[in-house]
Amino acid sequence: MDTMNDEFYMSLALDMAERAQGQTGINPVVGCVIVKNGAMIGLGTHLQRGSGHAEVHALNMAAGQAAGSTAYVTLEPCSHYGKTPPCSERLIAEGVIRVVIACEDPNPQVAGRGVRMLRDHGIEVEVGLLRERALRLNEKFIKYILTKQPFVTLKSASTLDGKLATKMGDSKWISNGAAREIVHTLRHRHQGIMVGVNTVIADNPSLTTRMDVPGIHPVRIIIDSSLRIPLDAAVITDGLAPTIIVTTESANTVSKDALVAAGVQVLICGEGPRVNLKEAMVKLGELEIGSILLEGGGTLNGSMLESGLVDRVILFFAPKISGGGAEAPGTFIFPGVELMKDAITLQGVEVETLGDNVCISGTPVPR
Ligand code: AOF
Ligand code: ZN
Repeated sequence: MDTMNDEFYMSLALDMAERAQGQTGINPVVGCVIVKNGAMIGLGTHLQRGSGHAEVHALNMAAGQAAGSTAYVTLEPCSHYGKTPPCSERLIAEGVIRVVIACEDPNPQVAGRGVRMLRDHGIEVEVGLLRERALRLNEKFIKYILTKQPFVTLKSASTLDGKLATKMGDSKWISNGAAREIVHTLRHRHQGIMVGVNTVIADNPSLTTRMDVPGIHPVRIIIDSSLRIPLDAAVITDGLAPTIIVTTESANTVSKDALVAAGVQVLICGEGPRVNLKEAMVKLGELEIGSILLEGGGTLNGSMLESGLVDRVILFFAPKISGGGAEAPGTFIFPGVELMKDAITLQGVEVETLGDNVCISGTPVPR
C-alpha cells in the first residue's frame, strides 16, 4: 500500500487539474495519478469537454499494468454514461484495488454513485484527502452543475478611494503590471466576460485574453437595456470571440435586427426599462456559459451584487487616491444599506500583495 505518500500523489493530481483551468468549459478540472509498487505508472488530466476523463488518460498510460494499483483522483469517478463511458467501470475493469478521492462529484447523475459502485466491487475507497483545495478548484463547476446558472466572479481594479477612473474618465493605468496580468488569467479561466454598455461606449474594449502564453478568449456579454451599443464597437466587428448582447423587450427592434445581421446574439431578458439580471443568468446558463467574469462599471457591479448574483469578489487596489466625488465613477453604485450591520459582507477573505498593489478577495455572504 502507498498510504504514506497519499498527500504527495493527490497534490500532484490537483496540480495537473489546476493547470487545465479555463479549458474544460462547463466540465470540472480533474487530475488522476495511478501508483503501483511505489511508482507512478499513469498520469491523466481532463483537458476538454467531450474528450477523455482524467482516469481514462491515466489508465491508458498505465497500459494494462494497473491491476493491484492505487488511483488518486481529485473528483469522485463518474458512474454515468455522459459524453464518455463511466470511469468507475473502467477502474474496476483494470483491477485497481484502492481509490483515493479528494471530493465527491455533486453532479446529480453521479453524487455518490461512483463511490458506491467502486465499493460494491470490493475496491477500498477513501474520500476527502485535500478536499477543501479540490472544492475550491471546481467552484465554478459545482455552482453550475447544481443551479444551471453561471458562477460569477466580480473583478475590479480601483484606487484606494474605490474609483475606477478620474472625474475626466481617465483610467490608464490604475493597477500595476502584475495585477493586470492576473486579470488576463482570470479571463482565460471564465467562459464569459460581462460589462455594461457604458464601458463599451467609453473605452471600446476588446475584452479578450492577452497573456504571455496564448489563452482562450471568453464570450463577450454586454448588458445594454436600450441597445445603445455602436455598431462599429470592437466587440461587434473584431471577430475575435462571440458576443452576446443582453437587452429588454422595450429595446428598439431596428437596432436588434442590425446587431443580429452583424453576427451578434441578442438575448431579451425582461420587459425593461432595465435588463432583468436574474433572468439573464438563467438564459446564459441555458447557453452553457458556466462562469462569467464581471468587469462592470459601478452600476452593473452594484446591481449584480445587490441581486445576490455574485459568487466571488476580487478587488485590486492601487496605492492612489484620485477623489472626484460623484463625478468620478466608483466600483459599486447601488442604493446602499442604512445600517452597517446590513452591509454586504465577504467571507473567506484572502489578501495578497502584488508589489505595491493589494488584492482582496472573498465570497459575499448570502442575504
Ligand atoms: C470523472 N473524471 O475527468 C471528469 C468527470 O460529458 P462527460 O462525459 O464529459 O461527463 C461530464 C461529467 O462527468 C461532469 O459533469 C462531471 O460530473 C463528471 N466529470 N468525472 O470521473 C473526469 N471530468
Ligand atoms: Zn469519468
